[in-house]
Amino acid sequence: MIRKNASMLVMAAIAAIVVCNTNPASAELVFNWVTVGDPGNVADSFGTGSVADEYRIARYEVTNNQYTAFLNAIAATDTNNVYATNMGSDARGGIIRSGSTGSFSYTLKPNMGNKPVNFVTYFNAMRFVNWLHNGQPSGMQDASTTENGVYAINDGISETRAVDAQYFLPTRDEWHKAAYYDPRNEADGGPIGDDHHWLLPTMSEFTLSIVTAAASGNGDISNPGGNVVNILNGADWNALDGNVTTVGSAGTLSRSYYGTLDQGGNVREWNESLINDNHYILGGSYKGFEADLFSVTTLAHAPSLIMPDNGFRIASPLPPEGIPTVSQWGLAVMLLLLLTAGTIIMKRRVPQAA
Ligand SMILES: [Ca+2]
Ligand SMILES: [Ca+2]
Ligand SMILES: [Ca+2]
Ligand SMILES: [Ca+2]
Repeated sequence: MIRKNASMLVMAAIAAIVVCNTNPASAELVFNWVTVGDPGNVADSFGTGSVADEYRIARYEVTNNQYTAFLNAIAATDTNNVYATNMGSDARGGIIRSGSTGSFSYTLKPNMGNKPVNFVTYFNAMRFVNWLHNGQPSGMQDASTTENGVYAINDGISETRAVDAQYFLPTRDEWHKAAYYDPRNEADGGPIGDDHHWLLPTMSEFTLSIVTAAASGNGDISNPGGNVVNILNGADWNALDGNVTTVGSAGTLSRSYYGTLDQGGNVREWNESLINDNHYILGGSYKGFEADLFSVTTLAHAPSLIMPDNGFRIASPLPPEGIPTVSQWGLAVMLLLLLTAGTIIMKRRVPQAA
């Protein structure tokens, strides 16, 4: 009886391990976050870049890999044109659509999975965020998948971030702080003049310090190092004069203070913030100029604009503290069951030894 109970507990523990390993959550997209601390930081001399609270922002631009997972989940019927045909027809797009409406499916072009998604409108950046917030569901494009959650999709201008948003598009200040802010004084390696804002999103001040990226045959930056950015059509690969490059391949010497990469260049990035009914889209692109990267430079586009060098980067609140993740719970249950089973077996063996 005791041995039977013990073996049942061992079986339960094994089942717990199996449950952990087959949890659907493991197939979900995960993001590489950096934490942007220093809440209540000083703004730059133009009043930009102060953020009251800590938050997280993705280290990299959203990639074709991530966007393809999104498309395959919610765009078998593409009611809202979440897929742009340029993604397939243009040599700098990364995603091919096949099949017919009702059964569309999406695959990556060679070497394009780890490149930033482009040809994406502000509407579709909002939909991607809604989908993440809603738990990455599969199905039609409706309020439970893409059309609500963080942003109630409307006209691309009037949407506001839900207070309980688990993901969001950064405001101009949130994007700017992640790109340019550095809490250090000049004497400690920070920006010149102790104004705590670099001119460039690579912890550097002057155009002369920018190194234009070159690319290898698979689209990785082939000259990683200090202050390398994909601009000026320098990244020539796939027979193109200037192209998107593998996110993060400039290397950590080209990071911002908080650790983001490619906030300068590669693709421009949609911001939540508006100016004259257009959204800021910042940081310059693979075909842009040095000045496009400057902290003082602004550009804004209509929310429906589709461009080969427009993409986005997501942000998130800090994770709640003290709540174990699903896998940690599974591990805890498994250990408890094994300990209990072990105790029962020990109790059974002690009288035998005596
Ligand atoms: Ca400065
Ligand atoms: Ca630097
Ligand atoms: Ca070139
Ligand atoms: Ca960028």
